[in-house]
Amino acid sequence: MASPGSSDLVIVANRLPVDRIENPDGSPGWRTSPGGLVSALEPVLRANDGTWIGWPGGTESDLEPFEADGMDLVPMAMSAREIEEFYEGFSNATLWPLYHDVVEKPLFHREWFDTYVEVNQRFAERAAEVAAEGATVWVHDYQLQLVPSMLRELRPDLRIGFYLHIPFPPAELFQQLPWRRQLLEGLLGADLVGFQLSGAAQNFVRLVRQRVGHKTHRDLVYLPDGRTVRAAAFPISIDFNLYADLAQTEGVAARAEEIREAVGNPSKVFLGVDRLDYTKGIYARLRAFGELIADGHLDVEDAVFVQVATPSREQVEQYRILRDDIERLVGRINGDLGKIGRPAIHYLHASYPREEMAALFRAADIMVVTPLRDGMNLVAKEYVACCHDDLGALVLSEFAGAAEELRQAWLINPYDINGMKSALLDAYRTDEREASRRMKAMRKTVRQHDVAAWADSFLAELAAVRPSHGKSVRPAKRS
Ligand code: GDG
Repeated sequence: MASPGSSDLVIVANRLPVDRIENPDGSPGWRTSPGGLVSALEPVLRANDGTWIGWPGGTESDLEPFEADGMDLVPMAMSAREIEEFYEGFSNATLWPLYHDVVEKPLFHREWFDTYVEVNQRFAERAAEVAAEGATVWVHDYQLQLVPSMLRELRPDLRIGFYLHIPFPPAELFQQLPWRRQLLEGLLGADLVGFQLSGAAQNFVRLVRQRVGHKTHRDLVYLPDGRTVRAAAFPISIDFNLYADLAQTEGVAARAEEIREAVGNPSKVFLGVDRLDYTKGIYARLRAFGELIADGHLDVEDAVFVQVATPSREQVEQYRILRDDIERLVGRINGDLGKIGRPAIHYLHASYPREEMAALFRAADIMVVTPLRDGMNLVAKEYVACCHDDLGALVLSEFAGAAEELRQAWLINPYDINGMKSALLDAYRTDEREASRRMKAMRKTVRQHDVAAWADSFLAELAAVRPSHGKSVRPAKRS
């Protein structure tokens, strides 16, 4: 057993919640990139002397632990070869497409998996050094699925949780993976394995029974050594108040007006905001919008589409091809259907500060979220939080995890272009009363199930799965 460190709560994730920046004097510094996950976990980390272990991006190798915004951060170095084989390769060109319904063909390379094992081992060793006796370690996402069992091997005293942010595929697809058994056994090192949806938890338990041969009952797996592992759903969410408050600031309100003005003050603004990823269904959505104009149902004087496509994984070939395809389509639609000063689609390949995102959400009448498969989709929830006046319509794919909660959205099958067109048109034509009825209900759901509730319920459940063990995680003091 490795000797214990001093943290009672350790978060292990592929990325640290910071980005490298250059200080005004030219020296290198860090800026926290507070996404929902960070704002949810920061209070619990503070209350528990917590540490976050992760890769800060880049290939710097001599990085020392440091503190940022009261969190202890432990940077994990990654070589150029590891970035290529572990991150771009096995994580993003094997697991990502396999776990998203094989919407692109997953690539299976043995040397990528070897590097995945090496990197997971290094993360597990670091977590073993940092965690105090009986501490709670919470491992995140598909890049680190072997960490739970590797860590348990080194530190059987720990309480280990794992959370998968992306879908977990049905057995029929997961079975393709040459290393399927290793991954299942890796996850079984945890006491609690959390998923976005209960269907994913069921897929996992079924696979464990079939492929590893352990006894299971409902959401429990019984291991030969007497340990029990629970698999359950914990749908992730956002910091509702943060978005709701931001959307109501004067600055954001003024910027939203400016955006509407800049796109020609049409009667309706449609909006898409996604990482430029083939799972997000951007291509089919833009095609549907283009056809509505070509068919004469919409007019460019009256309706525009703003699509923000945040640059993502640009070193991976499928992502480069996708970008070309989408940009060709946007060019064709605007060339065929736009007028001078009136393109049908405003396409932005860039990433923006959160205030600008809130202004875009506030400026949009119809938010279009049409992934082919998505673990949850936080953008849908952020839009709902920003609709402070209860107006605004959400068109949402049935294949996003968010569709299980946001039942009042205009739900669509992203493979059905005609169905998508009628939903877009229906949302466009809806009256204020109907839009407001739907939006009120969705806002209530997201307000009640925010990201703090998500983190607290996962940690409480983890403590309950292993009650007699170690210390309890102290609840965060939340305002
Ligand atoms: C994975 C799962 C699951 C995007 N562009 C900008 C920007 N964003 C922010 C959004 C949102 C986040 O990034 C994206 O989250 P999503 O949930 O929509 O999608 P993934 O990145 O695929 O996330 C997903 C999630 O993990 C959490 O578990 O929901 O299913 O795939 O917060 O607002 N933020 C800023 N500028 C941008 O340009 N500031």
